[in-house]
Parts: sequence; C-alpha cells; structure tokens
Amino acid sequence: MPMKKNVVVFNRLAPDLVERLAKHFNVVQLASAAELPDALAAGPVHGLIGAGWQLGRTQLAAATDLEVVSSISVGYDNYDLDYLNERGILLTNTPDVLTETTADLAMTLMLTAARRIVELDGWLRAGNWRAALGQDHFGCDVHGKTLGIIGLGNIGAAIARRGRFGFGMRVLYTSNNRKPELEQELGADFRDLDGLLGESDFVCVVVPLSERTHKLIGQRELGLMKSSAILVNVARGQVVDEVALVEALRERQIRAAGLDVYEQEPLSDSPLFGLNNLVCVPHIGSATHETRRAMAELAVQNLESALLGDPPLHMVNPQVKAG
Ligand code: 8YV
Repeated sequence: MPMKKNVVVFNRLAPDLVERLAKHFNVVQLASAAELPDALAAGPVHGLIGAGWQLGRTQLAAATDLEVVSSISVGYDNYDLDYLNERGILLTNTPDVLTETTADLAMTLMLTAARRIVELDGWLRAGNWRAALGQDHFGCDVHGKTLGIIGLGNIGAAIARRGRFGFGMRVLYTSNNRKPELEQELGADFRDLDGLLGESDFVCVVVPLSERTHKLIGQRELGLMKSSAILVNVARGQVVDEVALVEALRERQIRAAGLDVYEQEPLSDSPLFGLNNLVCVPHIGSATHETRRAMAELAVQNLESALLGDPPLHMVNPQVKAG
C-alpha cells in the first residue's frame, strides 16, 4: 500500500470531513495560522486546506513537498500566486457554491442601509415607539431605482438578477469586458466606472482584489456618486479607500454604505463604528450553514482530487498541473 500523504487543516472543517480526509491522508489540524511553521517543521506536508490565512514565500519556504493548497474561499488575493506558480504548487478554490448566498447578503446590506434598519431597531429598543417618527427617520426606496454593479462576474450577476427581477431595478454595470448575454437577460447597460457612479442609486462593489482594483473607489470616485446614493461592498475591503469612505459618509457626500469587508481584517475600533449611516457586518458573505458546508465539501473534494491524481474541479493555476 502506498504511503499516506500528509495534510494540514486550518479552519472550518467539520469532524466528518476531517474523518473523510483521514481515510486517505494523515491529517493534522491547526488551531490557528500561527501554528503552521511548527506543522511544516514536523515533517513533509503535501496538502493544505483552509481559509483566512496569508500564504506566500515566508510561510511556505519550508514546505518543500507541498503539492496543493485547497482554499475554502472563492477569492484568493491572500495567496502569493506568483510564488505558488514558481514552486509548482496548485491552488484550488470554491466558486459557484457561494454565489447566491453572497448575493443575498449584498441585497440585505442594500435594504438595511436604505431602510435604516439598524438605527431604527436601536430606536425601538430604546423605548421610542411613542416618540414622533418623523421624516428624520425615513429611509429611501430600493425598488425601481438604478443599481450599478462594479464587476459583473457570477456574484455580480446574481445581485443584478435580484435587483432587476425582484425589485424592478434598472441595472448598470462596469467590467473588464462587455457581457452581451447578461445585457440581454437583465436589460443591463454597460457604463465606464465614472458613468456608473454618476448614474446609480445603489453602487455594489463585487470585483476581485488585484493591483488594478486596489483602492478603485477613492475620494474622487465617491465624489462622483449622487448624494442620495448608497455604496455596498461585498468584495474586498482594499477595493475601497476606507479613509475616503468615512469622510464621505461623515460629510453626507453619499447617503449611506453597507460593508461586509474592510481594509484591515479583523476590524476593531474603527472610525466606521461612529457612523450611523453605515451598516457593517464581519465578512459574512458566505457565512450560512448551508453554504459554508458546501464550500468545505468542495474544498475537500478539490484536495482529494489533487493529491490522489485526478484533476480538481476548481484550479486557480491549472498550468502548474499541465507543466
Ligand atoms: C470566505 C470569501 O469565506 O470566498 C471568499 O472569497 O470572502 C469568503 O466567502 C473568506 O474569505 C474566508 O476567510
């Protein structure tokens, strides 16, 4: 019988999935990413599976036998892809299974910010039912408004469908390339970024983080938005300049924002917390029982395939396999 390969698990793997891995591999579970160096020093590691870690040369130089990193996420900006490619290490991810759940959260943030749910929840709990709920507490409509999607990938399209067919919204989008099929399906119109920002009532950021999208939305871009507009970010915090956003919200240059992601995560003690026109949640785009389970299963499947010699379903850098 061939020797079992060694796998290190970090984060979010249910016991039955760890058992499933243990049928084929020797499995070591880490309690935190900080334990990785010791795990790598203890012997050869062939596969890593997990989420929420930064992996590059510094962390992986000692992992000389590493064949695959299976990420329990769709985004992979936290991996040094050039380094993984240079080393011939395969990276797999978990797209598709989180698309609808993340789109649900984007709509939730839009609706919550527009209808001022968090503020009014606090108002009611503070015993204010009988106090005059005047215009000062009114929100704004979502239905029938213009929804601008920055990055019309799978998640962007799922948000656009909700806006178009659930809320009768007009959809604008900006993207690297035109999407004729989605234009037809959604009646969506392409705009350049500036055009989209100027015309939209809701601006939804759904682009992956890259050098090109880093701080894509800064002071100038926020200044192009309508003063009645709401910004939602379910992509990555670094796509939006947070200092500029705080200023724009504080000065009411835009109406409100809904954020799932932040420049620095985990977020603590931020000037964002002082803003009542902000709804913020702790990076929970995919965090439902069903979806996190589906992501974990897919990541396990990707890892098994990679280490047992089948092509994984979702390879970020398939060229390392081909080579
Ligand atoms: C992940 C996400 O769960 O998939 C992604 O890219 O942002 C989330 O769904 C998270 O990044 C893991 O830490």
